[in-house]
Amino acid sequence: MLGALDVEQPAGWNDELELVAAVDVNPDPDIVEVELEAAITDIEIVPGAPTPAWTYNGSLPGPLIRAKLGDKIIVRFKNSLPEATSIHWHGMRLPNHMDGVPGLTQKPIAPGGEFVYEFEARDAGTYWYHPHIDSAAQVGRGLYGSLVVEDPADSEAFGDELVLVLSDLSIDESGQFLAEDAGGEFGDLFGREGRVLLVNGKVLPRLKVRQGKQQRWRVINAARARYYSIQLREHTLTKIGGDNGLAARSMQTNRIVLVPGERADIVFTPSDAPGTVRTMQWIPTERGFGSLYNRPREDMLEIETVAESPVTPAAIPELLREIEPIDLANATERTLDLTIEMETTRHGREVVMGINGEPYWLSKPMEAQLGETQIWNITNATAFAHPFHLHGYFFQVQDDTRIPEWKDTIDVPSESSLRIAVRFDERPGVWMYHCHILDHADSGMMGHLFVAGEGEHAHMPHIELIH
Ligand SMILES: [Cu+2]
Repeated sequence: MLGALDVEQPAGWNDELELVAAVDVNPDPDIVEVELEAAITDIEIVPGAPTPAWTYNGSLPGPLIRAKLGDKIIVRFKNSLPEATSIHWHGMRLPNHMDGVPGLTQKPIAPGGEFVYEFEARDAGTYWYHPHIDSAAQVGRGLYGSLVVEDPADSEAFGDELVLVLSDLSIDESGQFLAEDAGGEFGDLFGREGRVLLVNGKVLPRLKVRQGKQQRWRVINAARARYYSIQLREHTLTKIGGDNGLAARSMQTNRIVLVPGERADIVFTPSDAPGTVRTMQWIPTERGFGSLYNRPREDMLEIETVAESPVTPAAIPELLREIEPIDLANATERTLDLTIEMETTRHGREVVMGINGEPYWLSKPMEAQLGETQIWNITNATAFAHPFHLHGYFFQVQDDTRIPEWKDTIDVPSESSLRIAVRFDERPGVWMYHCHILDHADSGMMGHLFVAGEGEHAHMPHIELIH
């Protein structure tokens, strides 16, 4: 029998799933320079009823930006939307003033305005970009794209790469967006999941595979609120990494849950008989109060195993990367309680979410000194799960049952707590942390952290937080 590395993927294997590639306009092989324009573009999701999507360069998702380890990335951005926006580069370790948070790291980019983002691809991995202003609405309408930083040293055994951007859209039968506050306080509490599921911007696209011929899936959850569970009955997936490149070891599994903002690097080894078509479904995932109740599965991706003779899968290495545990000898401890309160205001009953009881707009910054290591004890006593995301730094989850890996987004299930360790060893500035259910973030579950540089006191000047 032929081996997986002896044959190509089936003809047209990714035709329905290939992302638009960002065009590199710079001839220097070590610089990736792209132009991005945010604008409203009609995209046909419901046949015959175009949706006025918010897009980068007219595509949904936005273009895939691809760089290799060590490249410089330059993005010339223009805002042609009717509202101010910005771009946050989710997971990238970049200078603070490139982090794309209006009010903290840059001014909002007004309609017609431009901004040049420039940073280095320091870490191989799967990343993504999206606005950081009015995020639930702007991401919900389609503003997101992927960014892959390749490591030329990666094993060939991982297979041919396929980037999968999972998202959904809150549109009605005629392709029009539902109101941003649809569902009122319940929409805020549960987070608004869109009615239409998309994989790389398509409804139920078809992927072609050959039995035994591996594919490396870089999966990104770009949804505003939805959790995804990647599972295929009778198939084994090999998780090789996640947010920030490879994990310490590969792991065979049959279920990988991705919370909003999170990524997974998976080797998929097709094991269906030639000629089989199976449907990968969206399967409801427990994320707190009633989230599993009466929820049907939904079709997401078709996988056709072509009628070609099977090949022997390549062996995936078990040891992938050395990940040294963060030294906790002089670490300081911080406590973050994720909180939800119902408040009666002059607008009526409102859901106010926060951290340590304070919504973002009333919050004081957490503080750190350059070079400091901190342990954050994150507690979630609420009835809902919250995907926690920290900007600008990778952290290590303190849990011996997990395979070591660098993370920037992690689920904190309802009625649970976890500890993360992070080293603020460089790049002082003001960094965000927040729940990545964007309806929760907009309801106040965000905070900011001031990392004071050398000779600076860890005491931040007052800034007016954008609500
Ligand atoms: Cu949340």
